[in-house]
Amino acid sequence: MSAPRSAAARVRELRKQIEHHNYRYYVLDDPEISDAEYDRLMQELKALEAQHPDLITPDSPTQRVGAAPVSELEEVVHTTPMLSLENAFDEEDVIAFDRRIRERLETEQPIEYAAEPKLDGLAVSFRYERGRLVLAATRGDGTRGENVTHNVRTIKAVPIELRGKPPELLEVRGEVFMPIAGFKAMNERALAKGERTFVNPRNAAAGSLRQLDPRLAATRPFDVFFYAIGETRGWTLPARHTEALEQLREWGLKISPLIRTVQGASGCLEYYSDMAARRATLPYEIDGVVYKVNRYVQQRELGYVARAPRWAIAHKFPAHEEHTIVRGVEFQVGRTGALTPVARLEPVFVGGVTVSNATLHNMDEVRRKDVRIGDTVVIRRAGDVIPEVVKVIVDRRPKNAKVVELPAHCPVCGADVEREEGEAVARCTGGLFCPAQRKESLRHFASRRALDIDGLGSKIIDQLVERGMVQSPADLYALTEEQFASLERMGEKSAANLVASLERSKSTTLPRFLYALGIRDVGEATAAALAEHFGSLESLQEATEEEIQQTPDVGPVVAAHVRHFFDQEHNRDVIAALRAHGVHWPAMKRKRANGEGPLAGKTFVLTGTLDAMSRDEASERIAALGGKVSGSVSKKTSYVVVGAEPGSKLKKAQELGVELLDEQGFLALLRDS
Ligand code: I6G
Repeated sequence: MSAPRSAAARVRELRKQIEHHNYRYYVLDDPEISDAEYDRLMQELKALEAQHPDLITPDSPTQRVGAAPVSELEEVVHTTPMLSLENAFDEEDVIAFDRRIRERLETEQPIEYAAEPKLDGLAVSFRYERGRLVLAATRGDGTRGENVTHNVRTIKAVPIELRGKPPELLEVRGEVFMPIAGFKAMNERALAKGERTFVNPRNAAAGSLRQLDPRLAATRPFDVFFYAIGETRGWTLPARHTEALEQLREWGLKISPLIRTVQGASGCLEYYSDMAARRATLPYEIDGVVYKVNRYVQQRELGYVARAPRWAIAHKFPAHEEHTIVRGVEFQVGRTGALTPVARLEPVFVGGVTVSNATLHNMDEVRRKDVRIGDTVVIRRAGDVIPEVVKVIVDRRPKNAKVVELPAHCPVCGADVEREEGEAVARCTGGLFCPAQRKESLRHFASRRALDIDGLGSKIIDQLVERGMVQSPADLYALTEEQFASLERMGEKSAANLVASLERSKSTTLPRFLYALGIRDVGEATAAALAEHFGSLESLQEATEEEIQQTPDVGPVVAAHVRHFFDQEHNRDVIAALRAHGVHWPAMKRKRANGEGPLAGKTFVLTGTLDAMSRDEASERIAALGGKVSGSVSKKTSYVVVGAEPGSKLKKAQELGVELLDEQGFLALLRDS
């Protein structure tokens, strides 16, 4: 029997009231009623829903207790990547950040920044379609995260439905965190019940959000602040980031009450001192503050470098430091043979975790800091960064402290260790004969941003190399399900899944493939630049060092490494074997090199802000048509493209009589070319 109309109307009325009071309490931090009154509304709603179960809807405030568990956390591909932030550790870093921005924007005016505390929680993307929460996903590696909607729906500070007139699509990003008091209470409850406790609020937030059962998440004291906007449809963004955040608040999304707009580097540094002073009294942990260029037109102009925006930076508070004793120093061998000295420490608790290893980076660092075995040292842990040895407390040095020596032979394969003139890094010369280098190369090859071979974890790679089953990445593709199943900790199902992942990984892209090869100093950005410049592996393989250097942002050292890599017969053999196993990628559209195309021989200088595209895009479009972009105006400049608020280059162009193009003229030239 369906509920009478009066009950349905009262349920609607109660939900509206409860949502309103949630907004007052969670978003505005300004409740209009007491907790007891709020509880009475909730009880009445629960009672009505119990009497009339057909009135229960998934978005009712009573349903925040959590639905049924999910079987696994599904992978989510972010429609726009979730970026990371560059870090600043001192005043100079912030001043340099501000200077870089003013130089790029060609302005002497102070930049307006939006400043806010950086919380130590978990970054999450929230997708609202027609005002309803449809997806919440963790940041993951920035491209792919995990679907945690089932748990996020239990967080009362996250609206299931937005207020007012939200756009058709709104993806917002924010930090889910645990306030300190809630975290402590939760740990005390766990301790009393003999359950496991968490070491710090960040781990507690991450662990609780990434579990399968939302009924557990519903008991966890989560909170959230929204701080960035992702994909949107049906919303014309205001001019400033802080205005956009204000709009989010009107739609019911909670933003930090400590956001401020500040002017220039000095404004940022004042804000930092203010927050550092308030840090201890805040009800949640913060590990620094974030500055963002406030005007979106300037953000667009500045663009991105690799996976971080040029227009934002996280200014970190000093890291956690502790004293401990160096028990030994061992050398780890990396993918390119680099030997990294690692201090084995007397375990010590720093910033919420027990640390027993710390990097010493290289032998120059060991000598500079004069670290000896037996020394008492200060170690530092900042965020998720690998702990490092900061300095030695020389007064506490024992008489028998032992000087650290670089081994003459690789500790893994016994090959000679070499250190090139002027290089800080010493390397094992064993190449891929060295099991350590082979393992690291395979880990890199299989990693997410390379060939992304799901299920090929570190332990499996160790076994494959130690049993001599795999010499190079190509050998992976020759292994059978039975062979994988013979490994420890590998069931038949996992073996079948791994073979399927290997099969999937054969379909890749040229930038990923180049990155996967693990050429020295060729990271993702360089791999992408090489792929785009040469268009095919064959052209790159045949290119001379000079030709490789023509690639944007590739200098002589990287060009030499690339050439050297392709000159090695065994590398060419591995590539041929990979292709024979079916590893392939779609053809890339090759960019025209300078000297070809309708704008060949023309040099452009850009000044000011264009409406239609960022400066990077404009440069790409010119290069694609064979033109060249230069940073300074001379008599040889063919055109100066003048956007809004141009800099000193305009004056120089006028003095030299160089032809000027306004935005319309520039777009027309691109079109006609
Ligand atoms: O990790 C972050 C913390 C806080 C952020 C961030 C932030 O703003 C307050 N903003 C951006 C744009 C990014 N990460 C990428």
